[in-house]
Amino acid sequence: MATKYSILSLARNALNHHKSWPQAWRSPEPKTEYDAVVIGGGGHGLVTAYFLAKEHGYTNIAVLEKGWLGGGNTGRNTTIVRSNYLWNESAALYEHSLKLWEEMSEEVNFNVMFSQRGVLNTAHTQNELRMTLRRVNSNRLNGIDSEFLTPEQVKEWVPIIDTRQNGRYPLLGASLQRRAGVARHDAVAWGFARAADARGVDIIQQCPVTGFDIKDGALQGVYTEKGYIKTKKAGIVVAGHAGVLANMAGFKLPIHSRPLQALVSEPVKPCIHTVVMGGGVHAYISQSDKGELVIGAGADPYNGYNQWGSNPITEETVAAICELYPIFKRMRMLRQWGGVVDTCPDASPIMGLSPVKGIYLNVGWGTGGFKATPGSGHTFADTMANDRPHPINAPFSLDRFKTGHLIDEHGAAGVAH
Ligand code: FAD
Ligand code: PYC
Repeated sequence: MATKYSILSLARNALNHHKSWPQAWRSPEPKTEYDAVVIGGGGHGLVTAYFLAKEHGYTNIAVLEKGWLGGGNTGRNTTIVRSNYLWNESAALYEHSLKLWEEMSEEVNFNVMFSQRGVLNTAHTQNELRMTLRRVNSNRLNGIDSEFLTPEQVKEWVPIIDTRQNGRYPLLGASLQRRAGVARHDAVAWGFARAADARGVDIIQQCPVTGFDIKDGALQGVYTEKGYIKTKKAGIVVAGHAGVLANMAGFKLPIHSRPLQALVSEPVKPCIHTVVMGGGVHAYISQSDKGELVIGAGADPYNGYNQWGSNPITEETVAAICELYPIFKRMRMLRQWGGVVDTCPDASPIMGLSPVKGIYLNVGWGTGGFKATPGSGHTFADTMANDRPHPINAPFSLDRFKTGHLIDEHGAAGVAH
């Protein structure tokens, strides 16, 4: 029940436009020298800085962000969190993350609204069905909760989905991970920003990194629009701009940057309590707490840095949603946007050392890195602190593109890749 005090304080804050609210994090000017800097103030960068401070004793570090916190893919994604990937290496990484999601709100003392409402991956062709069964079995062998649902069981779980077998996309079955779900994306950025700031991390926004100072193959500092910063360690955590930063440092990455888009409908009463992803039909859907349908698609097929995407993808996605959920045919869409995703040839990320001593890579998450935010930051902080791969991120090193030890997760990344 609202007390007299809380009503008065609500009224005071409304009238003074929240001016008396304390800042959630400081906005310091950059120092001339840091022990380490993290380039990119998305979820992965902020979590990295948080764990560098919390677990590795770093007291003089900064996050350098070109724009505003969470303004990249962290604030543009559709927030699906799951760990049902095919290969052992990925299972270890994404499951480590999922466990951290389960305690994240407590860890940062900020409600990230992690809702374990289950994620279904539907199969609409014989090949998809075989791949789904294979992935369910592989998940279970890795100790990850995963089950196969028949079309009848899918209908029970999601009554509004069309399971008739004579439609355009006959439904043959689905995998279900019950511990998977969605979260509030910007709360993740804000929660970790506040928690990192409380541990002394300088978070510097509007501070693009424009170059690296490298001598004899080792990092000496970074150039930014706010001046030169001396440092021996820098983590590149810039998602779609990974290739641009690598270019500044004088090496190339096997990454394509492409637009990936999403859209939301007008808000309606609760009608879909879970997340459904259809890889083969290139469309997925969930419902936000505000009631909007959150809909996503496959990535645009061309390279680019625009944050909106092209119309044909939107049209095809909405057509697939109408086909599978006839109940939504008359819904109106409210807004649409895009993000720049950094895709690797095997649909797995690159984490670890780079060709330059002191520069570390945490990139290539493509269409699926939101779910990995805590696990990626946690293991990457360890890599930056100790100058060697963490056992969980070791298989994701850059040199796998030379050794051939690729981790092909196109099936699990599916819907968006
Ligand atoms: P970002 O949040 O993009 O942060 C990188 C930051 O680096 C940016 O803020 C950028 O401004 C900054 N930067 C760039 N260049 C510089 C520079 N020169 N100097 C300083 N800073 C710089 N993943 C899932 O797991 N589930 C999903 O449901 C999902 N849906 C998605 C839907 C869409 C439409 C999109 C676009 C992506 C989706 N993803 C999803 C992928 C996910 O959003 C990303 O993999 C993840 O958010 C990447 O986080 P990040 O912190 O690495 O990158
Ligand atoms: O990785 O789960 C995912 C995802 C869903 C939509 C985009 N990426």
